[in-house]
Amino acid sequence: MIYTVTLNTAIDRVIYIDGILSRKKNNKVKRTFYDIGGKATHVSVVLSRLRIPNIATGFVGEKNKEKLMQLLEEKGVACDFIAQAGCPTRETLVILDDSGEGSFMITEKGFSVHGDTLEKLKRKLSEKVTEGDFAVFAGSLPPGLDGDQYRELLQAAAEKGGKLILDTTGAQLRSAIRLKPYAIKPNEDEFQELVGKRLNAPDEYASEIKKLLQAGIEYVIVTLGKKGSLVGHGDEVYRVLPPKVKEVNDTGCGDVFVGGFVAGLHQRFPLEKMIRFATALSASKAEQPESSAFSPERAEQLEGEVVIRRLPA
Ligand code: TA6
Repeated sequence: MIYTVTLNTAIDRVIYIDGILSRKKNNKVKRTFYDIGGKATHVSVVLSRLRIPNIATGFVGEKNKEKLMQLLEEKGVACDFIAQAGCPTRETLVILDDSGEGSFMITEKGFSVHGDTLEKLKRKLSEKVTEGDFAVFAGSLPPGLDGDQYRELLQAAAEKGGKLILDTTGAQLRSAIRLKPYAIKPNEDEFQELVGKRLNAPDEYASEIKKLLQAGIEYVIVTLGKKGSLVGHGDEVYRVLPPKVKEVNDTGCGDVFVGGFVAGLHQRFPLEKMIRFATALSASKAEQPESSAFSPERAEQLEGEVVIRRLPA
């Protein structure tokens, strides 16, 4: 089974502004709607759309739980969240205007997770995740949850052989590396912070990626936004160039990439096929107005335009 774990779930309010968003001006909304947020939730949306069994878990606020559950269930996601009473799930504002220059994302911190809520999730992961399962942890930590508690949750998911796939950042990523996660997917800033160096050329990234592969991580993926990604596995590192698409909403592209990658692992795709599939799926997401929508059919068309180059050893 695949478990996606969102520790700081969010409900995205997507707002399309008529014209260019400007200060000191009454900016008119031309379209607005709600979508799921929080990152690992997106991974479950991808897997469910591709008919790959998965369970979405993590923390939600009891106050507006139904709103998020309805959004997830409408997208075919099986949910098994821990709700904390008296708290609202945070909202994210995703604002887009007619500039075509990408989204403004404004995120709330989220509610502070109580000790007993944390224990409930730890117990659930320890009971449910078994040998060969994937546990995908993606997104920020809620207030009050530190790197040690994060690592305890990872250990609960890994103790019976669950494979950890992590899309996280900062101190919690650094502390998680010691657990030899199966895969990590930092973006370029998060990766440079992790290795404590400014990196420029692909070969500089490649040598740092190889150190992590030699330290026991199976897949190291550094996403570079519109520039594509660097993917390390075994003793190889690949430079991946994405297809050119007309971007409508960039929000969630990294999450859909992770969803495509996990779908590829589940279906045992060869590495190049897996990279091509995840990259094309992510590109198809950029063409969609929502935060979590993508098109498998469009991705199929785009797969051929993905360029994959093995970097010299
Ligand atoms: O990656 C997109 C997204 O998941 C949005 O849907 C929004 O909810 C945000 O990221 C949450 O990110 P954060 O890092 O605050 O957990």
